Amino acid sequence: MLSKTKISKIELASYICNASGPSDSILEELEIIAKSDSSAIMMKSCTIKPRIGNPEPRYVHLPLGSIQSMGLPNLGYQKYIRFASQLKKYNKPIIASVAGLSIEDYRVMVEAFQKSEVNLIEVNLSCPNVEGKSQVAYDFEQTEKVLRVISNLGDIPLGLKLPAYFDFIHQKQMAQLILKYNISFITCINSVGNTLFIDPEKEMPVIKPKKGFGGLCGDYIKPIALANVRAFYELLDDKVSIFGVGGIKSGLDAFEFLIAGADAVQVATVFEKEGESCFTRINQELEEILKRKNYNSIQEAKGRLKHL
Ligand code: OXC
Repeated sequence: MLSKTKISKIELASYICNASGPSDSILEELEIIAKSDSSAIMMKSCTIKPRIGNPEPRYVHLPLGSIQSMGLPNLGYQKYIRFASQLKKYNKPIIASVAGLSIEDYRVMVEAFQKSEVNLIEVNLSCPNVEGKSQVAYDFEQTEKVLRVISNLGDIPLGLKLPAYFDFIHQKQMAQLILKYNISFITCINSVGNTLFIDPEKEMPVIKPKKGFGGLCGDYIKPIALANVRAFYELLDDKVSIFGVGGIKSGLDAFEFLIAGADAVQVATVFEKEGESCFTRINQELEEILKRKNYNSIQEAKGRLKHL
C-alpha cells in the first residue's frame, strides 16, 4: 500500500479510518469496522456512565452533509475497555475516544484506557452537543487544567480532538499547550458546533435538541477542516501527528488533506451514508492519485501545498 502511514508511533495500513461518531457504539458495529478497510477501529466517544443521548430527531442528512446533535449516546467507558480486548484479535489499531463531563472524568477515563488494549487515546475536547456544557477546547484555561491531569498517566499516545478555530491566535494558543504537554496527535476538526438548519415549509429547525442548534458535518465544513489542519501543521512543525476530518468523501478530498499536512484522515458522514465500502473506495481513489502524481509514499506528499 502506497498509503500506509503512522499516527505517533502507531502504524496504520492505510490513510483512512472511521471517525468517532457514526456506527461505532456497540461491539457488532465495531466488528464491521474491524473487518472493513478502515485502517483503525475508532470507538464512540464515551463518558463515565452510559448515556442515551439527546431526543430524536437528532441526526438529519442534508444535501451536502448532515446536521446532528447526538448528545454522546454511549455505553459507558468500561464497556469500551472490554470491547478493546475483544477486538484485539483483528490486529488493527484500536482508538479510544473519551469525552469527560468534568476534569475528573477525563482523568479517570484516560487512566483506565492507559491500562487497556487500545493503541491510541483521543481526548474529545470539542463535543458541541451536551446541553449546558461548552466545548472545552474553546477555553484555554480549562484545556490546560485537563492536560495537566491527563498527560502523564501512561505510554499510550494521547491525542486531542479539537473544534474548528477561526482565528490564528486561537490555533497558536492551542499549539502552545499541545507542545507544552507532549500531546502526540490532534484530530481536526469536530463538527462545527451550534449551527442551524431550517425547514422553511414547516418553519422549524430540522433537529429537535437544543431548539435545533447542532453540529454541522460533511462538504459544508471541508474548507474549515483543511484550514485547521494546515494552520496546525505549520505551527506544530511535524512534532505532533495530525488526523484530518471534515467532509472527506473521495480520494481527492483525502489528497487535499494530505498536502495540507494530515498524517491520516477519518471519515464520518460518508461512512454513515455509504457504509463500510467507503473505506475501500476512498483508499483506491487516493492510491490512484498518488501513482498518477508520482508520489511514492504518504510521507513524500505530506504538507506539499504550494503557495500562489
Ligand atoms: N461531536 C461529538 O464530539 N459528539 C457527537 N457529535 C459531534 O458532533 C455527539 O455525540 O453529539
